[in-house]
Amino acid sequence: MFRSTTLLAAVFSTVIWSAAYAAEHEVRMLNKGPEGQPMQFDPAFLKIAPGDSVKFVATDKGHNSESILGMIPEGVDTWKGKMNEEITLTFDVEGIYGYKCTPHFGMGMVGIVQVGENTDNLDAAKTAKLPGKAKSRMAELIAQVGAN
Ligand SMILES: [Cu+2]
Repeated sequence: MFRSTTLLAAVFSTVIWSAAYAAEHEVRMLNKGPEGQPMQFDPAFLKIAPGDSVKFVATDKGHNSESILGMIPEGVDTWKGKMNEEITLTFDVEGIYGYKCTPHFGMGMVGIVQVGENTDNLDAAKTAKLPGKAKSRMAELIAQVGAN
């Protein structure tokens, strides 16, 4: 289940955090990645524990975070942040979550959050149709699943 950054959600997340000692991670949305590649999430591959949250930080402008169709576990909600919006998502369900920046999808601005050890939806995620550079970039990220 996902919660966007309304005040109520923020308060609720804080309560969850206090109760379960869950961690909050950050993924920066960048015009240029750490190795100089254009349009990147950093880190593009992130492994977290169930109940942890991820904040997408608008370090550079003109980006968002949106789940990729077919690349999240069955039954969980999709998400779509607005442009420049810093959304914080709490990941309660284990599995692989593929996401993209909507305008830079074809330029390979994609990422994966691996939640816990359950990778049952990995094979399904591999069959998602991705445009342009997203295909090779996602293959690199998928190769990191389970290796961390
Ligand atoms: Cu972008």
